[in-house]
Amino acid sequence: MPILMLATKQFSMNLLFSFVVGLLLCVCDVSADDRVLGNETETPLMRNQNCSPNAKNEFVFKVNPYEGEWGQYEVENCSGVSPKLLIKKGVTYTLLQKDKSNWMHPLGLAYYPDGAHGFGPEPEVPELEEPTPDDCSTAKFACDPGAGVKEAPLYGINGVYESIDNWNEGKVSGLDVYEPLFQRPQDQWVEAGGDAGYGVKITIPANSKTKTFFYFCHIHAGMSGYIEVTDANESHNTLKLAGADDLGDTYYGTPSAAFDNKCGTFDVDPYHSKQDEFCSKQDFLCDRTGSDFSNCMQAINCKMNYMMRVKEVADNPLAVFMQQMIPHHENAVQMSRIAMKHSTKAKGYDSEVEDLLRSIVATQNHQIQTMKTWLKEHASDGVVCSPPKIS
Ligand SMILES: *[C@@H]1O[C@H](CO)[C@@H](O)[C@H](O)[C@H]1NC(C)=O
Ligand SMILES: *[C@@H]1O[C@H](CO)[C@@H](O)[C@H](O)[C@H]1NC(C)=O
Ligand SMILES: *[C@@H]1O[C@H](CO)[C@@H](O)[C@H](O)[C@H]1NC(C)=O
Ligand SMILES: [Cu+2]
Repeated sequence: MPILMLATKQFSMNLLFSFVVGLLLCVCDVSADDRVLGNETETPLMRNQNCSPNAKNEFVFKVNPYEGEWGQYEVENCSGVSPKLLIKKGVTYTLLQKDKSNWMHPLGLAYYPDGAHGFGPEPEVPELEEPTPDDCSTAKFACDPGAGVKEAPLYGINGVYESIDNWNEGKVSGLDVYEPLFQRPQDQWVEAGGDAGYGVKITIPANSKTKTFFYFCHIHAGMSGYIEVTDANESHNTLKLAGADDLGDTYYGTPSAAFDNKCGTFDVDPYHSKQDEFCSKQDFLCDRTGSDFSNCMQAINCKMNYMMRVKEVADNPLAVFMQQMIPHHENAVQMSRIAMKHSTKAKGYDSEVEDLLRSIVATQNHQIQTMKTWLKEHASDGVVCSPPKIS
């Protein structure tokens, strides 16, 4: 009471604001839960839906941790995940990354999906940079926007953006400042982002030949989506790498089944529907209740148990480490996704727990990709043995 009496108008406005925001968040939370838990037949979220900016030419980004193997970007007020951003030449757009779900997912812009992670047979594809990368003029990529055309992402932290004439000088912002901040602990990332948070500005000049390019995550491959210049020059560039004009299931991975939608997991359905084949007579929770949570946990543990039984690689113990650690980490990610979806009402679920789960998902996914890359270079994927015989 005394506090309220002392409160300035501003302070009570803030209180009112947090109260309203709290209410809204609460409503969103419940509907998100319903979407997931309510109905096993629900279809997965649509990808690649047209997405226009808001009145301030902003695209407000979030990351949905339940979609695909690595999570996918969403844009506020646009439907589905990995939406296609529609933009026009000569206008400056801002891709905002203030929401906490963006932590560990710094956006980049490239002429083909995934930028430095590589796409298709290419270990690396050209990004939008200033000056334009030389390989953009090769026939293989053919992405040169034209002589003298400057188009590159301008990174900003707490409202301070770099400029195109002093691009990525490593001080004001620029990728070399932006990306490392996204790998700092979450509280430090939030603090450094300040009130305005993080953002990426892009302007496609009027004389550019760019029609299609991509946003991607600098840390995780597989999170790209399209950006389309709707008023592109009639003699615009066309993409040369196969598959770039059709980011579909081969890019985003196994479409999620109803069971995975309900659990919040990726590619676990067979270990539920064909459990006998993979984990006959094995219970990974004692006295299973048969609840959604229980079935989800049973399925992911069945998957890990099955996938970790690999043949020993006699001449390379490190290969075995990688082969086993991948499904082991995948299980940590799946457990966290289930917890984020099914335990928000549990006693003790608070923002610290949420940070912990977000951290497990983002960092271990990054490690999984590192281990997969190692295997590609030095060994091969694990050979899974037949499931254990338990009579
Ligand atoms: C699940 O969705 C289907 C198709 O939309 C609908 O027919 C069914 O009634 C829903 N079931 C429940 C339990 O909501
Ligand atoms: C999304 O739409 C709501 C309702 O129209 C609006 O209040 C909100 O500002 C929009 N968000 C963005 C980022 O444009
Ligand atoms: C298209 O690009 C060509 C070459 O850069 C330029 O001469 C022409 O004016 C452009 N047309 C439009 C409509 O922008
Ligand atoms: Cu990411």
